[in-house]
Amino acid sequence: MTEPSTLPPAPADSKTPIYRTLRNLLHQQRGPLTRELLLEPGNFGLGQVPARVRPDATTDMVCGYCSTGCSLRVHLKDGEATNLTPATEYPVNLGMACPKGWEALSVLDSPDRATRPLLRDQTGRLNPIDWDSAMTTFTDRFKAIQAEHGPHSVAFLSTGQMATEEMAFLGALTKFGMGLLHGDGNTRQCMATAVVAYKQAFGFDAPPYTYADFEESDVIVLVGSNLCIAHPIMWERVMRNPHSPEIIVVDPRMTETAMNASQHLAAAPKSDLSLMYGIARILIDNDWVDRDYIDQHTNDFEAFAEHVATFTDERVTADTGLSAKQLHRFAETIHNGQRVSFWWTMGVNQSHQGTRTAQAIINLALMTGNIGRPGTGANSVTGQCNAMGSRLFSNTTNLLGGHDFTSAEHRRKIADILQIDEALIPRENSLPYNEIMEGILRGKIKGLWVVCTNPAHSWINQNQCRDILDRLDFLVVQDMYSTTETANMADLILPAAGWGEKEGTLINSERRIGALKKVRKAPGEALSDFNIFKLVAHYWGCGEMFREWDSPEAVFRILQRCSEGQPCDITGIEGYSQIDATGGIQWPFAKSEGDKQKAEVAAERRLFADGQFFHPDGRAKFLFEAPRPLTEPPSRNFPFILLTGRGTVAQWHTQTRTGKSAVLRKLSPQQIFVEINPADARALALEPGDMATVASQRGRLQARTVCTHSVQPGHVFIAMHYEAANQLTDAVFDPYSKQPAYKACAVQVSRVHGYNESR
Ligand SMILES: Nc1nc2c(c(=O)[nH]1)N[C@H]1C(S)=C(S)[C@@H](COP(=O)(O)OP(=O)(O)OC[C@H]3O[C@@H](n4cnc5c(=O)[nH]c(N)nc54)[C@H](O)[C@@H]3O)O[C@H]1N2
Ligand SMILES: Nc1nc2c(c(=O)[nH]1)N[C@H]1C(S)=C(S)[C@@H](COP(=O)(O)OP(=O)(O)OC[C@H]3O[C@@H](n4cnc5c(=O)[nH]c(N)nc54)[C@H](O)[C@@H]3O)O[C@H]1N2
Ligand code: SF4
Ligand SMILES: [Mo]
Repeated sequence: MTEPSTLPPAPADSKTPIYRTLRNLLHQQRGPLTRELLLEPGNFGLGQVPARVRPDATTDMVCGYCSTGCSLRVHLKDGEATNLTPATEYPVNLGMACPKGWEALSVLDSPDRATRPLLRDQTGRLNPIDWDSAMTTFTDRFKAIQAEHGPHSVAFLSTGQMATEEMAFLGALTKFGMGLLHGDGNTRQCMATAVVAYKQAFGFDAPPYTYADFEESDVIVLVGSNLCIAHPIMWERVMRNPHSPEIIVVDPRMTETAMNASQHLAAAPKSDLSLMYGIARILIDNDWVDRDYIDQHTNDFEAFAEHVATFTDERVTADTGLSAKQLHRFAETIHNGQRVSFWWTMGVNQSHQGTRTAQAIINLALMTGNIGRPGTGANSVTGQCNAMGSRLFSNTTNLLGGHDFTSAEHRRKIADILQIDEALIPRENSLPYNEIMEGILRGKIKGLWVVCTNPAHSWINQNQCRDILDRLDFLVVQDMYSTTETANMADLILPAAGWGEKEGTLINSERRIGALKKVRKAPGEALSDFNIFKLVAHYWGCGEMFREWDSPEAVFRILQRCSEGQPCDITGIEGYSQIDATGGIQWPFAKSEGDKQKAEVAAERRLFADGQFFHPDGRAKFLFEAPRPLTEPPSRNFPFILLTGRGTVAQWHTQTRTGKSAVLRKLSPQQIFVEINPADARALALEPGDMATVASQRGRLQARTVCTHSVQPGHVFIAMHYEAANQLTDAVFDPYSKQPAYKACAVQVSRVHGYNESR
C-alpha cells in the first residue's frame, strides 16, 4: 500500500474551492486525502494532460456512445482536443465512425453542463455549493436515513456508460464501504436478458464472437436488431462481407436493416419464441442438425426436440403471421449455410419472455454446430459503450469479475484480493432495478444515488416512475448535465466530467477492452466520477479501504486480479499502454498468454473454438419453455400494439448528449412522432403531419403522424428519445432477467381535433 503523500503547495489562487475543501478536510482531520486526488489533471487550474498524451499530437481513444467501440483519433493543440477523425488502423471501425462519434467533442461544450454541486433548498431552488458542503450533505443525509431505516434503505443505480474502473469503484464503495446491499444499473434495461440467457446456457455471461464474424458468415440472422441505426459501424462490417451473405432480419417493422435484408420476416411482436421453436422443429424433421456437435458438447437436446415437436407449421404461422413458405425458406437457408451467425438485440431482450427467446436463438446455433468457428455464433449485440464492463465489473448483479455474492469461496477470494474483511461483502444479491423501484414505493428504500443514467426518462411507465422517485427522502444525481429529467427531481446534483475528460477503459460488444483518455478539461468544478467516488469514500470514513484505488490504472490492476481464473481472465494485460499499442485487447487474456507477440495479442478471437463451455461438465444446455401470450394484448379500446426503440443514428437515448450538437439535431426530428401504417391512418382520418393523441392505460401523449409501410397495420412505433414515450409503456418484466418489456403494449390512436396546422 502506498503512503498518502503530503499536500502540494497551494497554487497562487488558493481560494479555489477544492483548496477550501481540502483545508476543511485537514482541519476536521477526517483522514488523509491523497495528492493524486488533488492533482487530477485539468481540474481547478492544476491541469496537465497525462504523460501518455503529447500536447500537440493526436491520440486515439474509444468512443463513449455505443457498444461498437470505434476508435476516434483526437487532434490536440496545447494539450486540448480541437477535433477528431475516426482512427484508421483500429480493428473495430477501420477508419469509419457514425455521426455521434464525429460529434463527440461538441457536446462537451454546453451551457447546461453541471459545473458546480447543486443543493435544492426548501423552496425547491437549486443553489450552488462547494464540494465540501456537497460531500458533507451527501454523507449526513444518507447516514441519517440508514440510521433511521436500516443500512439497506439507501440504494444506487449505476450504468453501462462509465469507465470499468469507475463502475467498479462505485460498486465496491457502496457495497463494501457504505454498507449498501441494493444497487443495479441501466444495464438491466438493456442486457439483463442476454446475461441470464448466456449464464444458464453456457455457464458464464460470455458473448462468443468477434466482429470479423460479420465478414466471415455466409448467413447472417438478425433478430430484433436494427443494426443500420443502432450499430451502424457493425453494419458497415456486414457490408464488407465478401461472401454475398444471405441476410435474414426478424423484426415486426420494415427497418432500415430489414430493407437491406434478403429475407425480412415481419413476425408478430413477441412471437419470436414460437418462430425459433418452429424453425428448430423443421431442422429436426429434415435431419438438418449436427448430431456430433450435439452429442459431444450439449445437454438436454432430446427433451428440447420433444418440446419443439408441437410447433407445427399451422401453430407457428398462426402465432407469427408468417407463411409456411417463409418458415421453410428460413430453415433451409440455415441448413445450407456453412457459417451461420445469429445476432440479437433489444427486440429480443426487452420482452416478457426475452430470456427463453434468446435461448431459443442459442439453441439454433448449438443444434446446427454454428458456434466456435469463424462466421458463426449465438451473438448478443450489446448496447452501451461499456455494457460489457458493467456486466462483469460493476459489483451489482455479480461480485467483481463475474463472481457470485452468494458463494463463500468467491467472497473470500475477493476479500483477499482487496484486503478487506470478508464480512463486509454482502452474502445476498441486490434487488433488481424494478424491485428497487418497488422498494421505494413500499417505503423500504428512502435514499437513492443515481450515477450516469436518466431513469426519469428511460424507465418504463414514467408516471409511476416519477411518482416513485418523488417519494424519496434524498435523491442524488451525478451527471454531466444539470438539466436531465432526473436531475430536475434531485435534491443534490454532483457535477461529473464526461467522455474525453477522464481516463479508464471500456469493454465493447466483442469483449474488446479499449482505452479512454483525458483530452479536455472538465468545466468548472466538475470532477471525474472516479474522483467523486474517492471523495465520497473519504467523507464517508472508508477512504482507507480504497487507499490502493488511487488512479484508474491502479483499479484496472485490482480488477485484473479479481478476474484471475475466471472466463473473463485479463491478468495477461500489461497495462493501459499495451491496450493502446495493440488496438484493444479482447478477453480472455490470461497471464499464461502474456508473452504473446503484439500481432497475436491484436488478433481477433472468439470463444468456444474447443467446444468447451463454462458449465462444470463443459457442455452447453438447451433451455426452453412454453411461449406465453402478450401481457397486454390489443383490445377494443386500445387496438394498437406500440413498439418503441431507436429512432435515428444521430439520437442517443434520452438525448442529454446528442441533443447538444447542432449537427446531430439537424439529422433527427426534433419533435416526437408516431409511425403508423397508411391504412390505419386513413381509417382514423389522420394525414401525414397531423397531431395524433396516443394513449395507453397509463398515460397519453401527442405526436406528429408519420404514415409509413414500415409498420404493419395494427402497430405503431415511437422512438424512445422523446421524454413522453415511456408514459405509455407497461411495467412488465421477463421473469428470469427482470428486464423491462419496453417493446409491446396496447395503445389507442386518435386525431387531435381542431389541430390542422399542416393541412
Ligand atoms: N443511434 C443510436 N444507437 C444506439 C443507441 C441509441 O440510443 N441511438 N442505443 C444503444 C443501446 S444502449 C442499445 S441497447 C442498442 C439497441 O439496438 P437495437 O436493439 O437494434 O435497437 P431498438 O430500436 O431498440 O430495437 C431493435 C428492433 O427491435 C424490434 N422489435 C420490437 N419488438 C420486437 C419483437 O417482438 N421481435 C423482434 N424480432 N423484433 C422486435 C423493433 O422494431 C426494432 O427495430 O442500440 C445502441 N445504439
Ligand atoms: N421505451 C423505451 N425505453 C427504453 C428503451 C427502449 O428501447 N424503449 N431502451 C432502454 C435501454 S436499452 C437503455 S440502455 C436505457 C438508457 O437509458 P439511460 O441510461 O437513462 O439513458 P442515457 O440518456 O444514456 O443516460 C445517461 C446519463 O448519463 C449522463 N452521462 C453521460 N456520461 C456521463 C459520465 O461520464 N458520468 C456521469 N456521471 N454521467 C454521464 C448523461 O448526461 C445522461 O443523463 O433506456 C432504456 N429505455
Ligand atoms: S458506431 Fe457507436 S462507437 Fe462507433 S462512432 Fe458511432 S456511436 Fe461511436
Ligand atoms: Mo441499451
